[in-house]
Amino acid sequence: MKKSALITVFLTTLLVASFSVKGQTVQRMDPPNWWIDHPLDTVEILLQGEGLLKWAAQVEKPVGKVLQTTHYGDRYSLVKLWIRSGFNDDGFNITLGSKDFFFPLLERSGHQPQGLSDQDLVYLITPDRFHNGDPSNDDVPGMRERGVDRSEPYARHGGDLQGIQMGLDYIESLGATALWLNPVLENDMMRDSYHGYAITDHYRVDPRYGGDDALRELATELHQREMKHIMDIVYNHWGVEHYLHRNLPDSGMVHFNPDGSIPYSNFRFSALADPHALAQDKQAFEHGWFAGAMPDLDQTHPLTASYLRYSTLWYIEMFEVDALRCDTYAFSDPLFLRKMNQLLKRLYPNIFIFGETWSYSEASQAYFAPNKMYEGHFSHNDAVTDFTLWRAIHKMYSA
Ligand SMILES: [Ca+2]
Ligand SMILES: [Ca+2]
Repeated sequence: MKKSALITVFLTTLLVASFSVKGQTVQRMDPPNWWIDHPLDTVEILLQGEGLLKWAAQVEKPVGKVLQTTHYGDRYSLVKLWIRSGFNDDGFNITLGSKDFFFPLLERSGHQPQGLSDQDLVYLITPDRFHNGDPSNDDVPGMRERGVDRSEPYARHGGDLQGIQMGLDYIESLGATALWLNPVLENDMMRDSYHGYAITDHYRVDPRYGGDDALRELATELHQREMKHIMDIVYNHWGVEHYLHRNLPDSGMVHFNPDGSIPYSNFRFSALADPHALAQDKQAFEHGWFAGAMPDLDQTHPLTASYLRYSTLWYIEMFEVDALRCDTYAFSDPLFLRKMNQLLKRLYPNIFIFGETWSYSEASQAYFAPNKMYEGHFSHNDAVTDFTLWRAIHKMYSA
């Protein structure tokens, strides 16, 4: 799709965002768009607004059919929709009561995920720390953390996607065939989020990296060079300043103790692989938060699972992803991972999925290896990170 057309679609989305008639408003639709002839013919759209709760959503017959409308809290409605094969307009109206809200459909780019193989050399970049290609985005008004300070290790240092694009000749000259960026989605946190793993909006590339357009341009440039784009996906947690966390549709979306306090992880990988481990230890590992800044998500909650599923699919289409690196893989719900991996493989047969298993125990790492009977189910992943080998190499060269 041409850039001008994309801009039109996003302007349309902004118009929807400000739409307000007789008390019914929609401030957000997530995902903000879907695609014509997407391989998944159902989409679940989370509406955030006012005056929606007493209505069941509807669409006109040529579009398809609303399968379910579920309301959460006082501001959210999840609309599950089947889109009829061959429907190729640039969008359609979702009707609630007497009001219509326009939902855009884009043309697909035609890119098919290419996956990874043992012939690839992956180059990993922390985008804030590689190269500051555009100083004008170093300080973005409205963000909680302002400006850059390269003398502070945990502050922002100003690196961005334009800087990475400027370095592609260098990266390619090293023999790299794939680029893995730490997460570039918005991390609008007070501090210490330069790493990108405290996402606060799953539908917005952080403006300090250049925003959505910069990531699309980088993905296009990578593919022109026949290099691959690896997404760093975080299913396990989000940032405490995430717009949904700040006004949770349902408290069950996040793991809390019964008294509402924060459960912290025990970080005991062995609790999963050991058949004699206490169930409490396993739950403490999987359900515990890493830190107060990163709430642990309950991926068995239907709205949490829906949000993670559709934001991932949106990102893959929007930014032409070839492979996924799944952060904190071992800390996630195994059934959620299995279903997610299975869906991705069905939609994109060549996509490659590898999980971060940061354990120095071969037994713990092997537990998550591809298609072992993890928790009684095939895992449908392709690889895990090998931290035991990494540590052995590190020891050898640092002795
Ligand atoms: Ca910058
Ligand atoms: Ca977890």
